[in-house]
Amino acid sequence: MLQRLKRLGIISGISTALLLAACGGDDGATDEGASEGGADGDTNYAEQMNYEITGIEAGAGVVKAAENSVDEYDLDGWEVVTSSSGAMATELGEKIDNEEPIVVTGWSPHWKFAKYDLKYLDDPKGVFGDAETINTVVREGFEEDYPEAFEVLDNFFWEPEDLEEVMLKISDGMDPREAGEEWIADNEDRVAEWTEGVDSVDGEAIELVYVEWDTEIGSTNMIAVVLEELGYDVTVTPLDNAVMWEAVATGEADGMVAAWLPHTHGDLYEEYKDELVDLGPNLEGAKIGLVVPAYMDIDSIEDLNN
Ligand code: PBE
Repeated sequence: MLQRLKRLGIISGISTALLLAACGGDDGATDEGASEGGADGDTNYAEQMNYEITGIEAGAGVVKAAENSVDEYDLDGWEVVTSSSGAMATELGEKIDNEEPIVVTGWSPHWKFAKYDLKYLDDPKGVFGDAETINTVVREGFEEDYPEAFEVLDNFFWEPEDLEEVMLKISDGMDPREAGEEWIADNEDRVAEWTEGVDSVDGEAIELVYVEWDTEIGSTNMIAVVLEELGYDVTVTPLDNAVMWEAVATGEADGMVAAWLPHTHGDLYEEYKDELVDLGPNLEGAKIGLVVPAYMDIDSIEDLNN
C-alpha cells in the first residue's frame, strides 16, 4: 500500500495513525466494557460481543458513522473495531456458522444479504443517513483530455441488482475483471446505453482509483472493462478512502465511481468539491448502517444498550 501511495506522490496527506489503523486494526484497548458487570453471571449480547462493533477500514464513512452512533446512542463501553472489509465478512460468516451474535458496519448493495439472513438495526436518530447514491467523480480537465471516456463515465448508471450480480460472482471466487467481463457480456443492451455513438480510441491510459470495498471492487473493475473495450488502457489503483478523494481532486488520478453521497462521504465531498467534477449518480438506493444476523433478538441500535 505504501508504495502505491508514494507513487501517487500524496503520502504526506495521510497520518501515520490512519495508516496504522488501516493496516492493523485491533489495538487491544477494547476489553474495558466487557470485564465490567460480568460478575452477575448472565451473559447478554453486549458481553458476548465484547462490546465490539465489527468495523471495516478505518477511513470508511460507515466506520465514522458507527463511531458517531456510539456517542449518539450512549453505547456505554462499546467500541468500533476497525480492520478490513474482507476480515469483517469472514468474521460475520464465522459467527453465523455458530449462531453467535455479531454487529457489523454494513452497506447495500452487498452480496452478504444474498448469502445470509441479515437485518439493519433501526436508526431512529438518523446517524447513518437515508438512502445514498454512489456517484462518479472525475478530475478537472478530464473531459477535455478524454472526451470519449468522459461521455461513457457520464452515461454510466446501473441498478443495485446489477452491481449485486457482479459482487456475487466475485464473492464466489471469480477474478473481479472476469466478473466484469461476464456481466458486460450478459448485459450488452445496458452497456450500449453508455457507449452508443462514442468513438473508439487507441490505447490512451486512464487511471481509476477505488477502495477495496466489495461494492467498489465490482463497479470499478466492470467500468474499467467497458473503457478497455473502447480502446483505453485502464489502471485501477486501490487506496484509502480519503486518499482516493485527494487523488482525484489533485489530478493524480483520473476518476472514481465510488463517491457515496450525500452522507457517507459528505465530509470528503465538502473538502474537495471545488476541485473535482461530480458526474452524478451511477447507482441509486444504496444504504449504510449497523447490520446483524436475523436470528438476533434486537431491532434497533438502542437495543445494544440492554
Ligand atoms: N462503504 C462502501 C463505504 C462506501 C462504500 C459503505 C463501506 C464507506 O463506508 O465509506
